[in-house]
Amino acid sequence: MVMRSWPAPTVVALPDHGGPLSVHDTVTGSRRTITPGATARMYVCGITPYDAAHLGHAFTYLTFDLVNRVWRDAGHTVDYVQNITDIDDPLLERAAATGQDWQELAAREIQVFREDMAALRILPPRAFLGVVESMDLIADFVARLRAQGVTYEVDGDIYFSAADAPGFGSLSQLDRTAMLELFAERGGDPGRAGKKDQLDWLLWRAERPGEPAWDTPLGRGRPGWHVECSAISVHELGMGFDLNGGGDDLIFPHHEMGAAEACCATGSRPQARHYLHVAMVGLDGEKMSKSRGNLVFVSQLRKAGTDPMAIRLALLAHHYRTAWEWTDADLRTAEQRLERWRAAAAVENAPDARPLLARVRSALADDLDTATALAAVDEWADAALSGSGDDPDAPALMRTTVDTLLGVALDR
Ligand code: 5CA
Ligand code: ZN
Repeated sequence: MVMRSWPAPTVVALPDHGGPLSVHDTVTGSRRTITPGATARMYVCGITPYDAAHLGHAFTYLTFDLVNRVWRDAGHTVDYVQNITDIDDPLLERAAATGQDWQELAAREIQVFREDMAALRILPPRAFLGVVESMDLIADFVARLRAQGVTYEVDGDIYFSAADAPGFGSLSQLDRTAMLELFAERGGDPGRAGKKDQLDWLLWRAERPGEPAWDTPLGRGRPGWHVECSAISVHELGMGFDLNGGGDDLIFPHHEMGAAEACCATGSRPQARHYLHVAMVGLDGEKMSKSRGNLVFVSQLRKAGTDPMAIRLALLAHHYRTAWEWTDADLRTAEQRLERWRAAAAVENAPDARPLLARVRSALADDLDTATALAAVDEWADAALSGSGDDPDAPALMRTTVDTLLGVALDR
């Protein structure tokens, strides 16, 4: 199956250009301005499609959508790549537990995800690649690592030797105890007998009876988790691309191990010039996650008739670096805001919207400060609704500003 991306929303160009984006970089722990070339290259970790997209996923993809929009507004072309973990243990476990075919389960949830992303007006990636369709390039990448001498086998499975990765740990900056804990929690196998080091991780899993497997030069089997993202990103974007990201649950082990793989396979570094991670969205004091089951799904809200633009606005009210909890009040506030913005956009004469455009641009360029951007639009809307202003072009510019930069369409 070849993955199609989802339909792109229209992005109307604004007058002039916005400035460069500065964000909090995970590796340095500090604010840095990203300086892409004419084409900005971004990789974001995609879903494991055993369940529909929840609001935590939506928050992560919205964050990178803002990056995409800010870069385009600054005059860059954006080359965006996203994977889909369409074969992995959690998918097989869910399929087995619910008596479904794993491929049908994945195909169905990927389709729901596409529809959710399109409804939220998230700009689609140029390449939206599943692991299954990328099997050859992933196997080839593992073979490159093997040729570098950084792998070894345990009962036919291929492992990466952490000790052979120069600078391992520099991305997450964690000590060994913390690494081992997270590795065990997030899909790793520190206790497997026969490994040289507990932190060594699986690159290739030889076929097991009853499990799907693919014929490759490595033998029949399937890839471990991290290598899908390093292989796909190297193949599609090369090394030293501008931004690699996902939720902050991926800093370790996923992005640390993926970066080690990419650097060892290519003999070059860095994998990415910047790493950006989004704080977790929770519900009832716990990270919203498929395994915990405390989820609010985008598709559920849509089915219940919630305006996707209100969902988008509810997410935009939060900053990507601060963990937060979803409540129904978030949605009610967003619905009211949306109504107010729509009413304000429909007045005939309003205050000049050029200062509003400048404020939204500078707020977003400043570490994606969405709260400040929303407050600027609120202020303009209050003024417009109070009857001040005599600029007949202002409502249209306000609508384009909100649409192009924040992704919120105000037409009904
Ligand atoms: N397929 C892997 C990445 S290769 C994966 O982590 N899939 S996922 O479906 O679990 O998550 C998809 C994306 O949403 C990842 O970037 C993940 O970091 C992010 N994410 C997961 N849960 C949350 C949450 N509660 N809040 C914010 N982002 C989240
Ligand atoms: Zn990934």
